[in-house]
Amino acid sequence: MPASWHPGEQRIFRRAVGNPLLTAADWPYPVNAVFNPAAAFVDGQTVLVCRVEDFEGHSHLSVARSDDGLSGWVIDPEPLVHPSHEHPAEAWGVEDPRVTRVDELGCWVLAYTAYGPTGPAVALATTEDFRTVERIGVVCPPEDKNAALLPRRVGDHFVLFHRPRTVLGNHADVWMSRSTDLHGWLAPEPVFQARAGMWDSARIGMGPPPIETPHGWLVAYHGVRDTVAGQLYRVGLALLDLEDPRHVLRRAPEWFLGPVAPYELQGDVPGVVFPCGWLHDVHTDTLRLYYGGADSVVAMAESTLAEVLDVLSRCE
Ligand code: BMA
Repeated sequence: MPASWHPGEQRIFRRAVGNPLLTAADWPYPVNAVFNPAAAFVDGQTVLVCRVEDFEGHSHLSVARSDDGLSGWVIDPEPLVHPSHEHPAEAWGVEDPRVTRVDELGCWVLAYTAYGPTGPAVALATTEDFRTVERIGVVCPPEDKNAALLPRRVGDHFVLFHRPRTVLGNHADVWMSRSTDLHGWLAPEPVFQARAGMWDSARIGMGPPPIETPHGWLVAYHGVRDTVAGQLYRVGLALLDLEDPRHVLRRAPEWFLGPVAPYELQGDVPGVVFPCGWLHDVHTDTLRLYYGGADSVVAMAESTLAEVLDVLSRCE
């Protein structure tokens, strides 16, 4: 794949030359922005579940499909998940999906932010075909978001990462909760934290659902730094223990993708790269990270699992 870097950047993730891959102009009806997509391989196609913001400032989730994951996107005319009066927790929209294939259940589990007057909360739904969903509902009360489910149980439990926010200090770290049935959840447990003085000092949140590797669960997360010019959202990498995902095996000190391209620096929220989906092709080892640029467009950056694991093998 042709790729592009920017001066002064680390070269682990290479941006698609066709970026941004999807914008509001591609939508079959008028919308303000298309960003922060979840990703899945479905019947040989790349499926993105995109956050789509309308002109009331509310988001819904819509599906875009492509044969090569880069071009020729076909966008569903109707949203997959739309806020409705039946779900007051979603009155202000549904945002930032992550999607996990769970073979045991024979379906995909969608974790998303339900946004309403009580604040952002974590909601789950399932889908078998990305045409309809069955809602499980809110599983983590406000204020909580950035949830992603592991693709298999660890021991007896499904594991959901999420990000509660403390008002004290305006701080937010990654936690996890366990469940046997995706409905009832045990007490949350801390996993990894924002790092004082670093690029991810203000808040962190899980990106796409972690990928199982022989070395641990591979994690991409977003880290936020408060600056005098606003907030910067960048992407970091870590490995969690396969059988005890509370245990961080390795965490890179640096970020690997930050806002430098024009479509990451200009938009509704400048200075944001926000990944919610990634796809690993086991035949080529290609690892494609799909992300939102500046809360306005969908973009992609590519690496290989081998490169990413190599970087982490040199970290503590
Ligand atoms: C977060 C979420 C994301 C957004 C990011 C940057 O809190 O709302 O949807 O991309 O802020 O604005």
